[in-house]
Amino acid sequence: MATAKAHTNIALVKYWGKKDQQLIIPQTNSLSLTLDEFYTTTRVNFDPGLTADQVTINHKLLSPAAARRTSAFLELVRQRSGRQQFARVDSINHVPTAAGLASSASAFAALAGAASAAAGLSLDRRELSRLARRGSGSATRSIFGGLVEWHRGHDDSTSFAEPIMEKLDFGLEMLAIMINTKKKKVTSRQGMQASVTTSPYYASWREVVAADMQAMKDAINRRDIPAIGHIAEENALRMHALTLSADPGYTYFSSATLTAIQAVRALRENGVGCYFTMDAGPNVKVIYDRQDRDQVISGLTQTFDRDQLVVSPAGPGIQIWNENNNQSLL
Ligand code: 2P0
Repeated sequence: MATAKAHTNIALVKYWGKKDQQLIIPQTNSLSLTLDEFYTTTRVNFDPGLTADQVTINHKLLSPAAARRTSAFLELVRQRSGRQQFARVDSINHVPTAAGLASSASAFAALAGAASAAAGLSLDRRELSRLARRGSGSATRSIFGGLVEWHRGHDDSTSFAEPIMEKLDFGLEMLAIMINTKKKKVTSRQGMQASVTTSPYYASWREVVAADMQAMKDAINRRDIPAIGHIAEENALRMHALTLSADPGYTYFSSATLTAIQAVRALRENGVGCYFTMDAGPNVKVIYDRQDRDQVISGLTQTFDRDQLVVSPAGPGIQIWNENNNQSLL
């Protein structure tokens, strides 16, 4: 038996498209910030008494159909470890599921950590990152804390994440504006594939990301939050242009998303250094220097309720332990 806790991450340079859908090899590199406030804790126990994998999320048992993606992932771990037994998986999500707050990132990172340890594999963090990738692309980055780069690579062994700065030594912070926590209509998986195959702008996106990765890493080196925020904002808008320009076009924005964008821009025009980014859902995340937190919150509460705003500093990488003796397994 093993338990793992992994935090979610929000990309500052987005991953939006796969080269290999089976192995989840992305078209481009990406770069993210791991968040302290949103995480998943997962316990895995391989049990000879089970006749199928048994998965609970937030104490609710999943149907076999709903558990299929988890079972497919466990199958990879069984193949690799030689374990035959089915597993009991109990997962608690401290992330609003499927609302663009990347619950699959923390979920598959935690599952990779707990399942591999429970199966007796002792993987290092790079191997865990590669394994998590097989569950969900963004999970690749959630193995590490702080600012993280996912190298797209060209095959299973070369596509993994690496920390750029695990413990932040400057004030970069994020705030999520919780607009809607309902499940989305177009999954990221469907959405990004539609963009790759039908958006006429996809080739340009690859060039945008290559330039943004370099500029973002330079900005991080300088601890330059206005530059980090500006690059992240433009990168997010260009990612979302790939949804609008797909055939059929679609969007993750709701009217409240645009309201939030306007609120952030208005604050900035009033001299508060804050920037926005959006993922595969309507919620908006705001990037700023923690010393400006109070100003950002008081500005946004002109438009949103205070309880819609969730502040999150940078978070740590994965932890894995044995609950019986509290011993760390990583
Ligand atoms: C990211 N997103 O870089 C981008 C930006 C959402 C927008 O990664 O198919 O759940 O499991 O690899 O990782 C969300 O997509 O997709 C995502 P799969 P995933 O964070």
